Amino acid sequence: MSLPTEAQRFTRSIRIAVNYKYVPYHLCLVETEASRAMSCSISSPISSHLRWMPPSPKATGKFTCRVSPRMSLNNNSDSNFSSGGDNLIKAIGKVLWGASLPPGLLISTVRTGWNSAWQIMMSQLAPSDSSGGYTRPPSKFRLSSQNPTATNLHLYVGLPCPWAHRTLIVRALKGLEETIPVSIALPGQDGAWEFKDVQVQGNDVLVPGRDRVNGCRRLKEVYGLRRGGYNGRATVPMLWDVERKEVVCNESYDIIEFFNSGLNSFAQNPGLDLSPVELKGKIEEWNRLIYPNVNNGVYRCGFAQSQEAYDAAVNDLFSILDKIEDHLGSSRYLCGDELTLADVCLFTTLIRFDIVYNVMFKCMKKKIVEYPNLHGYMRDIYQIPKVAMTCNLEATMDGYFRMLFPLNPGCIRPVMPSGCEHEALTRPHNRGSMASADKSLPVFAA
Ligand SMILES: N[C@@H](CCC(=O)N[C@@H](CS)C(=O)NCC(=O)O)C(=O)O
Repeated sequence: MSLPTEAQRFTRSIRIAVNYKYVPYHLCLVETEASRAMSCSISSPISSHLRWMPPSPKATGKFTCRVSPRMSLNNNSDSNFSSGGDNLIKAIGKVLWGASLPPGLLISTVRTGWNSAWQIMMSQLAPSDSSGGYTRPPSKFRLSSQNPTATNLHLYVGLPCPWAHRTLIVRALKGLEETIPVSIALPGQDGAWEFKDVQVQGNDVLVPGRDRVNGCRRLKEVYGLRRGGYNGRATVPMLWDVERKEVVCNESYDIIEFFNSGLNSFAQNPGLDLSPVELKGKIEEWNRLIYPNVNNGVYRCGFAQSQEAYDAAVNDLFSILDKIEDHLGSSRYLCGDELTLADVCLFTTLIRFDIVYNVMFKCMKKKIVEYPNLHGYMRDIYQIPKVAMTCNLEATMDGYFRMLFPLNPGCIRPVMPSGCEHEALTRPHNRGSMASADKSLPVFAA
């Protein structure tokens, strides 16, 4: 049915703007005297959503449909429209998504709209190369050779973030908690980091809270306090110079190297060196392998925008995990008997793997619990004093599943998989007596 012609007299008309699943629709409901039926014209910026509607001959981005006379606007009828706004909305819902809509059309309609929206979101949130492979933007603020003054520093982190988690672990192991106070953000509805006091059970794990130094509500505001302002991505971790009101660094590896060796006169554990000179070469070799294929590799799987890009990423990821599994069969840590920065970097990805990446980033070929050496190694590091406190598994799952909207639009948070909870992670790992037989790095083809 087409829209009423001018010759027809309208008895009533209603215009209404509705949002359905974040898409604005404009509906115009018109009742004509002649037919005592109602016509409904609907327009939307994403007109492909409306392909299911029978188009009028004159349709130019507008579509019309006939609705039952029971939905008349006439107050005397038993109309769905006659008793207030709620019923009107319900009736419009029926018009838009009613039982009469064939499921195939519903799916193809929503698919077209969702795919377009997804492509737009992903191109902004997860930049990709021409083949659809995720390309992580470089960090903007790097540590220069001149180290900042320790007494003026503040660390901003978010608990779900694996990069920020590295800084929390090294800060804890070096005993820098008093020297470097921390503010812990959590992802807001729009995915940006914000500060809030949250209700907490137990005090054996770090929890999000307020901005303890600048009193800001959002991390973006903190970045904006620097001289000259800031319009880029407000990422964690971020090291802040309190006195100069300046971002010192927002690159995790720079920060952990600085925490490891740049603050020894303030550290409670200055003797711990996670990057000794004699192991630097090995650490770099492991990082070169682990960063692109595992740390960033899981993101390359999750943010891939083409099948080819995903296939390549998932293949790289699991072939390197297999090789690390082999290596850890004869070596307690990556570089031998001592924990290094390379282990810290691998650990923060492993601890998120089964609870998040396995499902959400489609890293489903295997779970870490299925790798005996990797799983024992992960438990070994988890059980190092103060490390477990930095691992808020609940906040991590919440952060990814509730807030990473483009990958989980329904925002439903799955249950914690068994074997991943604190109790399972504290089971014996039996790696303490392991002597590293071969300390050289195996040669990998990847
Ligand atoms: N290369 C950076 C990556 C930091 C990063 O991507 N952090 C994410 C959280 S996991 C973030 O804050 N994203 C917020 C945004 O992009 O707006 C590092 O290692 O520090």
